[in-house]
Amino acid sequence: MLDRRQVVAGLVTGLGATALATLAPGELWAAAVKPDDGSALLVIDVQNCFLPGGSLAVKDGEQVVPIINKMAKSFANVVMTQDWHTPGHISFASVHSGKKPFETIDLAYGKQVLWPDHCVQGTDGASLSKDLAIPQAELIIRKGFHKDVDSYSAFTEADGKTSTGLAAYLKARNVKRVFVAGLATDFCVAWTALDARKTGFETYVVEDACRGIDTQGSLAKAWTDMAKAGVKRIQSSDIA
Ligand code: VGL
Ligand code: ZN
Repeated sequence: MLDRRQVVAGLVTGLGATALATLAPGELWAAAVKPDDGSALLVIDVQNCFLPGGSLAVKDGEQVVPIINKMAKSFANVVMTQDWHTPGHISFASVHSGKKPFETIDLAYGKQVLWPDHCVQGTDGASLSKDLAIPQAELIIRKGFHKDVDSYSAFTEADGKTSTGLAAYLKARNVKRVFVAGLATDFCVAWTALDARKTGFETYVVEDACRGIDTQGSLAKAWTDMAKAGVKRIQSSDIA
């Protein structure tokens, strides 16, 4: 299999239509991107609960770990996040009588998907994967720690107004571009990427360094929303 940059090179050298047919629309001219001092990698929620054996395991979630470890070597700035819920958090189906995981309810701040209990503060499930190897990571930001508000985004809680402080941190450190990877594509990765755009960052989501939950069409919707917001969809092989 050719990777996409080889295919683009192949175009120039006349490789032909078969190789071209392997490209998704809009991907043709994805050029290599080189992280600079103004770039940060955001590693989202690579925590035991979202990995095999976890209470909210994301299918193939463990596959992102080696990809992220490798990619992280290209970044001077790395921030990691941890979903960090109180016991009895409002996003847990277990606290809403008659509700099951993956059903939705209407809360004061909007629609909330209900989840199995996960990422409870201080538990092993909330720990970052022991297989992450990113010793240079500069900040670990925790989110979702207010009992009555969820926070998929690393920037702003689900009430749409409470800040985690991440945007101010990144701006204070002169970060202009963020690259988002981790779990899950359609929730914490997507909401983080959308808020990064709202906050004015040039934003990339590294598709093969993410895996999705995909409940009720959430994965396709996330990619559509991100495309509309100007989030750039790349592969880890696009990072030089
Ligand atoms: C996440 C559902 C609930 C995520 C966190 O990390 O994407 N998803 N909490
Ligand atoms: Zn959560």
